[in-house]
Amino acid sequence: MPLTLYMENLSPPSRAVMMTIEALGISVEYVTVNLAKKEHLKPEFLKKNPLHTVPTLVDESTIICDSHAIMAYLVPKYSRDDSLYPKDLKKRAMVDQKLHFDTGFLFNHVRLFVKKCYAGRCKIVEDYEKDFITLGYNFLETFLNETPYVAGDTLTIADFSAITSVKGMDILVPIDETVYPKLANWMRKMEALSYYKKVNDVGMKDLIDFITSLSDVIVKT
Ligand SMILES: N[C@@H](CCC(=O)N[C@@H](CS)C(=O)NCC(=O)O)C(=O)O
Repeated sequence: MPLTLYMENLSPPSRAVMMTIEALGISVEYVTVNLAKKEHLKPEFLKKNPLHTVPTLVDESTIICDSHAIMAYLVPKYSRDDSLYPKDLKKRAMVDQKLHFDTGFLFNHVRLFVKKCYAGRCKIVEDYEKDFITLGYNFLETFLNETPYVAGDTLTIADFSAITSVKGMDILVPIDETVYPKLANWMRKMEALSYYKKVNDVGMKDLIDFITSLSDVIVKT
């Protein structure tokens, strides 16, 4: 039975999982759940994921409802090596820490702003939102001053989560490369991955179009 990923291109956590799928070279059926059309609130989707979020992975009778948990499931199941999600407990703890940092901090601020957009209340990025996003950049600059990737010396699934969230944050508070040189350098490295564009180009355009159509946010291209 093929794996099915319920996703939406504009969703950063969906794209983090799609980057993992591309990195692993596995075949997964994508089913788009149109959030604007409230398809995530339909009974048949709620039966799969009562939290009504994308991404949601269905692997036969197993349903996984969080991008970080999905990536941590796919790598051990399909990867020839463990580099994207190390088996070594200490290395894995570093990855897990950054995955939780993404859930609780980085992606959370994008999610809350986008939620305001769906409710028609996202005219401007408020000062407190700018402060949180800037704090996120500061944390990342500190991490990336220590290691070339967010969770250590090599690329892991934590980088997939972080880059998709950071690109969303960058729409709201543009990253000043002179203030965040390590962050900017890491972003360029992520954007240079062979599968980056394939996964992110359409979704980033959709996310920018969605936010700019409802707010005064101006995105330099
Ligand atoms: N922690 C979850 C967050 C997923 C999430 O919030 N997805 C958004 C789209 S980016 C969503 O489905 N929102 C619809 C809703 O919350 O009703 C993950 O990493 O998968």
